[in-house]
This record gives sequence, structure tokens and C-alpha cells, in this order.
Amino acid sequence: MTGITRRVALMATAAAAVALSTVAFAQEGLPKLEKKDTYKVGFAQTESNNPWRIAQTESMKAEAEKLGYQLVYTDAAGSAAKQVADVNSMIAQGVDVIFLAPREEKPLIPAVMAAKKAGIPVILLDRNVDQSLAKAGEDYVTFIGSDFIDEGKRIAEWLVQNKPDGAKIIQLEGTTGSSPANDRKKGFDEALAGKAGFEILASQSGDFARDKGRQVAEALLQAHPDADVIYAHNDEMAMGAIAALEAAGKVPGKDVLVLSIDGGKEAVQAVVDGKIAAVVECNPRFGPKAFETLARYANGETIEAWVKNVDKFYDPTNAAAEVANAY
Ligand code: GZL
Repeated sequence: MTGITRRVALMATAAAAVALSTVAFAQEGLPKLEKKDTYKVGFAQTESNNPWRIAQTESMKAEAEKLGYQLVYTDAAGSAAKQVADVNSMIAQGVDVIFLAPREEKPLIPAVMAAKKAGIPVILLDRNVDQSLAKAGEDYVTFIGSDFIDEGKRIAEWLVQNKPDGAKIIQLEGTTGSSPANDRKKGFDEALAGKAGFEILASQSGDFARDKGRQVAEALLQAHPDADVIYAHNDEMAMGAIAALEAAGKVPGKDVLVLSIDGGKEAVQAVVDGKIAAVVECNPRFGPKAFETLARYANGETIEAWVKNVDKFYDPTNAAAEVANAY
């Protein structure tokens, strides 16, 4: 082999090695988390507009304090754009890891990718991102949260079991574009598809908020006076719907059944009082599991793509016994 040929061969080999290592890095691009005695942890919250979000934040703050970790907390006040900016600010502050509850599935992708590029691992809490745009184990560590499709399905199954002759349903959807709203609708709609006598008369977002839920319920009840079930994607909108029913002179639990998800103390008490027929829990107390997952990742464990929360179910058979334990 002549000198020139050998040099060309060596350069080709070197180029191939660089290319391979780059590809390898890209596949393993998930930033690692060094094992340390303490961490500077970011938690980017979506908003604090209801008891569920407040309970989640309190749980995260309490766990960080118990561990003696420094918590950089931000509240996006309901703006996905601000939540992206909040994550970028945490990156600039050099946090070790970011817990993110993405307000909506698509707009928070840039935040996930910016953290990855900065070498900071992201753990998604409570809400997920669009799986066609980002993947657990590649772009973020894992998603810790409930099975929202199953939550919607369990509500539908209760309805079929308890109203065998069918129902005319108003659905109050959560925040548009959020994974809980998308999936609680998907689970509910799919479980009722083809069930004789079950008709979804209208389905509209109340943004997981009590007053918006009341306003939407009021308007839809006027448009559909024959509705006999209201399925709310969370307790806040369910309580808003109860106010709308009572303002219209209807008796919740008698004229119209109200079904909900979250299982906060107020809603479970409403089950005891007969104003809510049944509620699927979606526990907001993420602190212990979030920081346990952080520790597992720092120990070098491969974390499963979905750390699934188990949800209880409250109805008249157990609400009185369980209300004290509800968040
Ligand atoms: C669900 C969470 C939802 C709650 C709502 O994990 O994202 O957001 O169900 C809250 O109450 O606003």
C-alpha cells in the first residue's frame, strides 16, 4: 500500500469512528445525573389555579425540603410559552435536573429539547408531551403520572353499569391540548362507542377551571335540556357544573348525574352528599415518587418509560370511609 493510500485509509477510518461516536451519542443523548449528596432541582409548574395543582406543588416542595435539596420553582400562570421560558431560565441557572408538568403536549417540546441539549435530564410529572415529537429514554427520563385513558374508560364503564338504559351526556373537557384532556376524552368516548342509548350531546373545554366549567355547563344545559349526565374531566369543573344545575333548578344526583376525575376532598364529600355520582382519583401528591425516581436515575438505574400512578375509585359504597384520606 503506497503512503498516500495508507493516509487516505487512516483518514477514512478516523472519519468513520467520529461518525459512529456521534451517532452513538445521539442515541444515548439522554443526559445523566451524577450521584451527589444534594441537588439543585427545577420544578416548572403549569399554574396554581386549582386545589389539585396547589397540592402537587406543596408535595414537591415538602419532599425537596425533607431531602435538603435546593428547589427552583416556577409557575407559568397558565401560559405554555411562559413555561418554556421558565425551563430556559432553570437551564441558565444550572439546575441539575428539571421536573416538568407540561401544560400542553406540543408547545413544551422545545423546553424538553433545550434541557437535553444543555445536558440537564428532564422528568415529566403528571402531564405528558406528544410522543411523536419526544420519547422517554431518549429526550426525557420518564413520565410519572396516571393512565388518563383508563380514567375516562372507568367513568364510562361506571355509567354503562349504573344507567343500563343509556344516557344523554354533556362532557366538560380539560385544558385544550393537555394530555389529561386528550386522553380522558379518548378513554371515555371509546368506551361508549357502540353502546346503545349512550349519546354525547356536546363536549367542550372548561379549562379545568371551576367558573369556566360552570359557564360552559350552563350554556350546554340550556342547549341540551334533555341531558341527564355531566362528565367533567376534573373536580373543579364538576363543582362548577353542580352550581350550574342548582342555578337552573335541577337537582344534581337526581335530575342529572355528575361524574368527575381527581378525587379531592370536596368532590369525595360531594359523593357522600349525593351531588357527585362517582369520581376517579388522580392523586397530585407527586413529591415522594418524583424524588425517588431522581435517586434511582442518579444511581444509574434505567427508568421505565412510564412510572404509572395507581388511581382509586370513589362512589357511594366507599366515599364516606375514604373522604378523610382524600387530598
Ligand atoms: C392531571 C392534572 C390535571 C388535573 C386537574 O394529572 O394535570 O390538571 O386533573 C389539573 O385538576 O388542573
